[in-house]
Amino acid sequence: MKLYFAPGACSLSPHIVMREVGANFDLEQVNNQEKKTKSGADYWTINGKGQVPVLEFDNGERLTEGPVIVQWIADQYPAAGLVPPAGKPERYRVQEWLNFITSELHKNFGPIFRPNTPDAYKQIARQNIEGRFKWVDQKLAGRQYLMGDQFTVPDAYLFVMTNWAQRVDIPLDPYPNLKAFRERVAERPKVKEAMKAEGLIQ
Ligand SMILES: N[C@@H](CCC(=O)N[C@@H](CS)C(=O)NCC(=O)O)C(=O)O
Repeated sequence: MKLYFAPGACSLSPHIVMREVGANFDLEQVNNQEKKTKSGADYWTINGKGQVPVLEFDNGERLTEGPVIVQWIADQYPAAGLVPPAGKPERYRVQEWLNFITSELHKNFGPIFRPNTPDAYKQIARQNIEGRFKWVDQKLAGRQYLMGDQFTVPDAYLFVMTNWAQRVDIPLDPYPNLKAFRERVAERPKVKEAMKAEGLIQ
């Protein structure tokens, strides 16, 4: 398997999950501005959506969409406990979180990162994120992770969102549970490994 990623992008979420389950995989870095892979391929030919992450299987098939990729990986390694089995009520709680993070958090960061977004809209996106963070913070009260004591796939995704918050100067101090969550996840050995491999920490 090969994971196409860009350093610090949303592809860090499946990257963390790959390491947490102990999967064997290769990494291929993508230059998202030039749409080129590190080995020189035209990234549009890898993913017509022009986005990371992409998970490429040994038979050449490719899976896109981070929230789906993480579930696929975790389902291959059920003993790692990163997703509850399909059919269990908890599985749909995990999906509820993934869907929330992708639509309510992830997609509000894009306009803030983009240099050509009008400032007034950046402000609205920032307020959206702050409101969502407040809600997540309440949900994390008394919990180590989104699903309780067990680290599951949406935790990796939420961790990436908290990294982005730092990049765009959204402080986590008003959200003490979320801030503690970020610190807890950052200490996980596999998370550190993934961050190092992407050049995000030393
Ligand atoms: N719906 C996709 C969105 C992926 C996405 O937004 N990827 C960003 C990086 S975090 C990207 O590659 N952006 C480059 C672009 O859109 O040109 C998913 O959830 O996987």
